[in-house]
Amino acid sequence: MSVRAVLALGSNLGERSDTLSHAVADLVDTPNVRLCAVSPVVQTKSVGGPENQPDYLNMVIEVETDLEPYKLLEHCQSVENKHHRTREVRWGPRTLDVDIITYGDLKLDDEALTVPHPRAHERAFVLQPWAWMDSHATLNGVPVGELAEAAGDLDGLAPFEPGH
Ligand code: A4P
Ligand code: MG
Repeated sequence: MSVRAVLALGSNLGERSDTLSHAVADLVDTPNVRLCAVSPVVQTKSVGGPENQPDYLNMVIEVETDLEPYKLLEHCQSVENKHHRTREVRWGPRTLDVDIITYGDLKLDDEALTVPHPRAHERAFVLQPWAWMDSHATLNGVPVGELAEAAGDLDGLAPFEPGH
């Protein structure tokens, strides 16, 4: 049975834009994960974690997948690892972070996998690109565009223009 899932990608180290495009290609480089939609890329101020981190590039994608939730998580982590992600500081700078935002209508509250992602509803860096990708999307019953308007980090977000 296949399920629609929304994945969020973020990068604030290295060649951020290239990393995101390669990561999208890697995520859907298996017959079990098919690309449905891609958001614009946004440049965002870092939220949480150590101060003075470089700005992030963030985006979301929607996929259709036959992978079970934990298998999809493993798949996302293998793509992170391929892009030399290391885990030293929580919320510290990273070449690539891939989070599962939603997995169909599934609700799961486990340390290894919580869906919907427990912080997505308050993060413009996820919600705004998601709303641009899918103007009908909702999270916990609320339009994601509305959630984005209310998010504290919306001011720090701008469409990314390569070369600027
Ligand atoms: N995990 C649980 N649920 C999930 C899920 N839905 N998707 C577990 C992915 N992973 C999930 O993640 C830590 C553990 O979360 C994993 O072992 C997994 O089993 P991680 O990627 O190793 O560590 P992290 O990303 O540093 O921690 P966390 O808590 O996922 O961070 P957040 O909340 O995702 O925040 N600011 C901007 N502007 N843009 C960003 O992209 N990202 C973060 C990371 C902070 N600030 C940011 C951004
Ligand atoms: Mg993460």
